[in-house]
Amino acid sequence: MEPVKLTAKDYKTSVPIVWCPGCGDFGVLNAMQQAAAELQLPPENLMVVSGIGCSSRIAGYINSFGFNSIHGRALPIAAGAKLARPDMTVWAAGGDGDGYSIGTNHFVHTIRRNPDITYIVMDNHIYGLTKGQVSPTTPHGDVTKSTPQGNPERPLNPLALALELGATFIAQGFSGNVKHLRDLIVQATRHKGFALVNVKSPCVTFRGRQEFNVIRERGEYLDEKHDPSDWNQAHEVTQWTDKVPLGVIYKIEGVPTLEGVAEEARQKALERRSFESTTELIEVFR
Ligand SMILES: Cc1ncc(C[n+]2csc(CCOP(=O)(O)OP(=O)(O)O)c2C)c(N)n1
Ligand code: SF4
Repeated sequence: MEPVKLTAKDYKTSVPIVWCPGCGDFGVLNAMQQAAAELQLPPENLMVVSGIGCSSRIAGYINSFGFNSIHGRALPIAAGAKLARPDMTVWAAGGDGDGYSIGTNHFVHTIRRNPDITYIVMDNHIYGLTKGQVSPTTPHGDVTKSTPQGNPERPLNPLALALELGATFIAQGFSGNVKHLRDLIVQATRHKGFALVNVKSPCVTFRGRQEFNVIRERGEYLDEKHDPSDWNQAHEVTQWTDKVPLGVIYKIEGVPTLEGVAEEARQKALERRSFESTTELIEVFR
């Protein structure tokens, strides 16, 4: 008998969606559900781990294993899940506040370890859930609830940071283009290693509906002239100031994954079985 083909509908849940009407995160949710269908991921083989924030509610809206965890802590939990169950597809998701502020430490070290997980960041340039404070990606000069005179700080550049840290897959999407975003998530999931998909996903309540138009006007889709395996080209793209790059910015295959390295160490330990000393045992796991 032919196996039943899964569709995006199979990844919906009955959990009521409490996002504001028009929130960009609806586009991200649709793209993730469509990507899961495209990849034919059995829901029981998919894990979605999020932090805390409006965007992090997404873990409850996808029919899969889900963990709406602690603010800034989605990545270590997702990496741990992948280590325990390398056969599962693991997606981490959350906001710019979650991932690039309180979670920066985990962002840095997860990239360094290269677990085979996909990290989808709904970058809306604001703290939405806590009602509109400045975030690490709020543009310089923008007025927010916590910066009434305008943001005095320069924004963090997550794409450049990820590239510098040695991320093996870096892409940027827009929640206003679900089909393009779905394709990015599919490619990120197929990539063997840590994949960052930063998504421009406007918060209509605290940044206004015009943010969709701003990204539409400034968005530049990368075409075949861009070679994602070329680090220097990728670096140049991450430095754009007038345009917003959309597409796969950087991609490199063949870098050992966290779970691959762990499995190798386990095999070595099994082969050895007996050890002269504790120091020798520790050496095996180094
Ligand atoms: C340890 C801790 N510190 C602070 C908070 C309060 N808090 C909850 S969500 C959030 C920021 C949310 O912003 P972001 O991650 O960008 O998500 P968004 O709501 O914009 O989707 C903060 C500061 C918390 N829940 N836990
Ligand atoms: S406050 Fe902003 S991020 Fe949160 S649900 Fe509303 S529009 Fe979306």
